Amino acid sequence: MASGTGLINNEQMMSYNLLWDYPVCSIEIPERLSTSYEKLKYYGLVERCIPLSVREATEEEIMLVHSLDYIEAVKSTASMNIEELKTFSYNYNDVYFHPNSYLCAKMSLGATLQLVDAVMLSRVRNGMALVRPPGHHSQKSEACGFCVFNNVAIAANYAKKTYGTKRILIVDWDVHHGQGTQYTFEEDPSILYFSWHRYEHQQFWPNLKDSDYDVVGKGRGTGFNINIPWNKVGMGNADYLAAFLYVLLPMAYEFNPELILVSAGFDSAIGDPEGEMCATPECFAHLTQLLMPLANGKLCVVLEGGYNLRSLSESVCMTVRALLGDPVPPLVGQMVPCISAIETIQNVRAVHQQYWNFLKYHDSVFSKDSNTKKLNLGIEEGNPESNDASNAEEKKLTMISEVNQDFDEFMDSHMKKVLVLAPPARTALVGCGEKLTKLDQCLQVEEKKITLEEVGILISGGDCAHLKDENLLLSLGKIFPLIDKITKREVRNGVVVSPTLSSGAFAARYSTTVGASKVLLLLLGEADIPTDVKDDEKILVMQIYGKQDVKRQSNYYIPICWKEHNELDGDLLYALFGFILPLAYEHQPELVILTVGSNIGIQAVTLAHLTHLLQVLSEGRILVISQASDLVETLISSLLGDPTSAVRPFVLKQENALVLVKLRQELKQHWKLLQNSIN
Ligand code: Q9C
Ligand code: ZN
Repeated sequence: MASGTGLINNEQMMSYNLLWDYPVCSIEIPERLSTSYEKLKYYGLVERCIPLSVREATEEEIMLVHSLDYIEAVKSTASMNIEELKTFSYNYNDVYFHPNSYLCAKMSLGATLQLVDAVMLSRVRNGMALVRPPGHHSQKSEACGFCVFNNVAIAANYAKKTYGTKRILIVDWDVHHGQGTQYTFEEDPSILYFSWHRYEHQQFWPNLKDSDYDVVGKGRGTGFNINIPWNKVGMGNADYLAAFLYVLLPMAYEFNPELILVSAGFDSAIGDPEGEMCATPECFAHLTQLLMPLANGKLCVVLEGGYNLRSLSESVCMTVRALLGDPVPPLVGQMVPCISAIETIQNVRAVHQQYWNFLKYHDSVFSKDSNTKKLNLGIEEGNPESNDASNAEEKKLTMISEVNQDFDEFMDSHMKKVLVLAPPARTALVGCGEKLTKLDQCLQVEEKKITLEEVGILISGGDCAHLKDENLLLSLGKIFPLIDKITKREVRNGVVVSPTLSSGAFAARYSTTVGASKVLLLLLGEADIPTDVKDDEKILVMQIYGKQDVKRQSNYYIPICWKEHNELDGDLLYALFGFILPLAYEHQPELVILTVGSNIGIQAVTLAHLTHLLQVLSEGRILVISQASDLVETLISSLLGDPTSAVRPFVLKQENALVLVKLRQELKQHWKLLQNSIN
């Protein structure tokens, strides 16, 4: 099993810079690399990574995307004087050349390919390459937007050719549209290209119609190009997350990539002069962690843009932390996407609905003015139902101006707030037997004897009939000590086998009494839940099971009653992205409790994905209570952070999808992150 995170950094790629006065290019400076690397050192992250060496890419490799004529032209810049470099640069759009540009571009590509090799040959599980020049704007015969050779696009073709990789996902979270990558793969169904970008109805660079949401690929590649054009500045954590949960992740799971390449530009982060967006550094840890269960963990993150050195370097560190498996800081603040973001997401979903099963079950309405493509009407018209979303937009704009007044001060205090320490131990077990393969990697916690009286005080006025159950008391004797350790931050997560699923509700109640201010309880299967737990707004309960419709009593107790009960793997992950995670992100739990019944029609591997993904919510704090002991091996492996294999078969059943459509309608007034259309 591949483990470890590769890191590529090389001083040589700092050996070019802008030699004349050329304002549009003045932000692409060597310090982008040195500052990022210094910050990684400062946080002790460099020594935890596996250093990978750089090489120069060969001409043959460059030709996987570029023309020979273009390569020859770039090569010729190595011996040019400033005047010649200037003239040459002005042949292209917003790019500069230096006598070392050709060498650095070959290194930048070589570094990317080294990372792909290390991941594909399982020398590391995942990794990050700090490179410049960036790549995603460059095209077959054209440099563009600081980019010379298209590192990520070439890497994708290289993986196909060298390793026979059949499906590759490219996630381009840079704030600019990687049109070079889009053009390279527009007819290629083996590459799923996802890019979000500042667009402002084509007013923002590179001002292309090709960047809009309705450009979906051509020929056999139709449906494999996903553009998320942001039509406002100030997009933040909730907007990015909504794009992942409602668009990218369902498609990516359906696509089932064998490798993921990230065009990781951090000009989409707060404080960047190009992007003018609002996402804070820890958002990139979330994006990274959400991608990690795919492709067996094979994730190569390659630097593109990022021009606010502070924001860039903190974001790079957050990304590397997530790659290393560290707990990701919670996303704080109001998690409400703005109207403009919702409108974009709605249009992307509508235009892709015909290509992806996982987008099939929603109203396929384009936002009202999509035909005229003047999509900025939503706010000005003051849609009365979208007050929170329009407020969210205004708040962001205020935030930008405040933040820019003293950016470093803002960042200092923000990073102090969000930086979290990983508990010394990762996964704890209480009485799970002696025969487990990973026993030695886990912390053993002593169970204790709990009496009826002790539990009785926890549950005020609720019905305690099932407390007579001996099994329950035994289970709680394992669960309570584990919750103590998790809340004291001695261990990050844990597994308990409990014959009765009712223990989940008691576990949730106990956590709030020992100090967790908010808890998410996700129940897979039948279980009694005392009324006082159902009514408690600190505890968000979602229960997935098959019995007859149960009346939902509150916004904090949400039964999801499937209509069909077999092979629920696809349905569960669909529910997770479209429903469970949005609610949970908004709830901001400090602890997640997952109880898993036996014979619930869900494969162990799907549960591994579930436990991985739920950890984005609560700094990795998750307690898994399993009714069946044969799931324990898989659960432990997932909690320890091992890579997960793909969920297959992966289908979504219409009847079950419609259950969620209905719930969304009922609950989106209360849970704002559920809103993914403006109608
Ligand atoms: N306002 C990358 O982020 N346009 N390239 C600059 C100045 C060029 C960005 C205009 C932006 C290129 C990799
Ligand atoms: Zn960029």
